[in-house]
Amino acid sequence: MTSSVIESRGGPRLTEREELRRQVSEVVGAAPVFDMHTHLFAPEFGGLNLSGIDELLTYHYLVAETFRSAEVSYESFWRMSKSEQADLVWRTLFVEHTPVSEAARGVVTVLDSFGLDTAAEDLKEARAFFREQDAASHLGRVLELAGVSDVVMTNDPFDAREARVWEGDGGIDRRFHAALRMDGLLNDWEGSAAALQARGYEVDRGVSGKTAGEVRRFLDVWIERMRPLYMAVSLPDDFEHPAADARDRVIREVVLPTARAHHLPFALMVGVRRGVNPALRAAGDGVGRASVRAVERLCAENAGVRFLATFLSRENQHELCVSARKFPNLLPFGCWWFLNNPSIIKEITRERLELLGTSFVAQHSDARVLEQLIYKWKHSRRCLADVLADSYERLLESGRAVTRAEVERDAARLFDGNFRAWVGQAPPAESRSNR
Ligand code: HDL
Ligand code: ZN
Repeated sequence: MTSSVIESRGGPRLTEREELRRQVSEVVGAAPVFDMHTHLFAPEFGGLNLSGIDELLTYHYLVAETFRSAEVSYESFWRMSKSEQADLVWRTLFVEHTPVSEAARGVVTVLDSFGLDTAAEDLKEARAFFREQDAASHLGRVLELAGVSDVVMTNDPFDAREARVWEGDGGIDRRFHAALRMDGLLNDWEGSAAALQARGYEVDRGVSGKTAGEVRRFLDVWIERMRPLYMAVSLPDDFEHPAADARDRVIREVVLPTARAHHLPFALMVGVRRGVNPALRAAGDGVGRASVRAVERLCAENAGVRFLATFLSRENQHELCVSARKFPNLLPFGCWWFLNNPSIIKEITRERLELLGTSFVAQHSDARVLEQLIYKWKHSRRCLADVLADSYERLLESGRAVTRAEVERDAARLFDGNFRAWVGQAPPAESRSNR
């Protein structure tokens, strides 16, 4: 037994720094992930599934970055075919310049994971590789490479393409789970009210009379169909609660009673400024510092509802940690969107560990294209392992060494257990059998 590993209760305690960091990296690198927020779809959703090099390169993150370095107008770019757009992105960000941005490095990580040339002049090899893949076995391989056991989708009850699948009688791949997304209902009430009226629901724009009951009936139908793990909404940086607007009334009179009736958590994703530059289309959204106080009030007024929350602004992260200390029904999650970069993931995770211990959901991928799971989780695992190892090292300096089993327990809680417990999902089969 090396001197760095001293036998004690619960397995050998890791008392030597190098060995400790090595084992943390190993454990975090292999911890199964319940990816609790993505824009991926189960195979049954057909064309809604995005995969392959052209989709990876036309990811809106990379589109925004390409406009900064390429001589191309918005109009001419949007007139291009997807493969022409991908060729331009590849040439601009990967050939003419070095792919050091997080989203560009992500594509490099994906190509490397399949043994493809990461510095190719063109996309011939990559396109041929993805064309040759069998969808079902490729899905399995990607989930295995990423270490992802479960994927939560983002499901819009007003999307006709999705509805065809949900209204069919076939189930969906059990590795995929629904999240009932409320952006239409809460951020475009006028449009949703019209859509609901067209479906025969007796709702009015003033949210009066039967409206609340009718919208709840609509949600009940979709909850029955989708069996979502939670309801979610993205909210602007000027979101307030209480507020004298339709959104606040629908939240209070419809969403929160529905959350209680169905024991569904409500996920608040706060701080997005939609359409800052409309010419960039999906890439045109921005960020704004938001009010954590609004989320605190919702938690305080609804102690019986479990909230998930993530904020888009770096400036909101510390406040969110403090609020989570005040409200046990508030579970912070992920390093969302513009925060999903190593420098900020480490900062956010460090302050969460210092203020919340391991009582938060460390990360979600937000993947839109299947193979993004590979890079988003590989990159995040590296960051989270570094920060966790730092925490264990400080603990060691304070006189307490951890065991590998404790590291495994902590990683499982951060990547999987906290979320499963919040949404009432049974622990993964293998851990049940170990009990
Ligand atoms: O609203 C959201 O769920 C965001 O994640 C947006 O979809 C955003 O465009 C995105 O993909 N961020 O990663
Ligand atoms: Zn998202």
